[in-house]
Amino acid sequence: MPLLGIKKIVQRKILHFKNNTLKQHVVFLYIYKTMQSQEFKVTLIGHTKTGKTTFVSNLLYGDLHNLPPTLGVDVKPFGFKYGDCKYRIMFWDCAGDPRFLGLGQKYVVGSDIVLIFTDPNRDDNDVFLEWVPHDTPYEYVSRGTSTTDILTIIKNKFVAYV
Ligand SMILES: Nc1nc2c(ncn2[C@@H]2O[C@H](COP(=O)(O)OP(=O)(O)OP(=O)(O)O)[C@@H](O)[C@H]2O)c(=O)[nH]1
Ligand SMILES: [Mg+2]
Repeated sequence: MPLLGIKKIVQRKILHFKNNTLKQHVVFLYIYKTMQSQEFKVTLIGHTKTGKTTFVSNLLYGDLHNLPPTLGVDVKPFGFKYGDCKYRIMFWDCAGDPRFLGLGQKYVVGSDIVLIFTDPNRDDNDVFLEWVPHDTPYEYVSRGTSTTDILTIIKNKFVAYV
């Protein structure tokens, strides 16, 4: 991950400056500390009313129902600890309604994980797989899957990264 790369550079710089002033130490330690949270982009795509916004809202604000359709994309941060590491997920919650797609497929670029929400009553959920850039890990999530289960899916994918 790019962030891990930067972290290594900063670690090396701390060693490099070990004979230098206290001020330099403090500056580099501050930068290093602020980098302790690894940030990931997780993008939610799928047909309208498959529960993408409901999932993010449940996670961030508790139980919410009857949410309006997403217009374009909503980007929401979610921080959590897992093991000894701190993570920050930027959820990119994309519109599924064809009237409100906005830039649509372009929102998915640069994702660390893509979640494709599916409607069991439709047989065209796979069209959204075409949105997923090559080499981006993705996971299908059925409408009705609990927030906890979806978070577990995401965390399991992170374990593969760290
Ligand atoms: N039966 C059922 N209804 C759900 C589920 N998830 C969400 N809903 C309902 O479906 C409606 C739309 O849910 P949203 O979470 O806004 O769906 P969305 O995928 O974000 O839809 P778009 O923003 O239009 O793409 C809301 O009224 C929810 O209460 C689910 O798992 N099962
Ligand atoms: Mg939505």
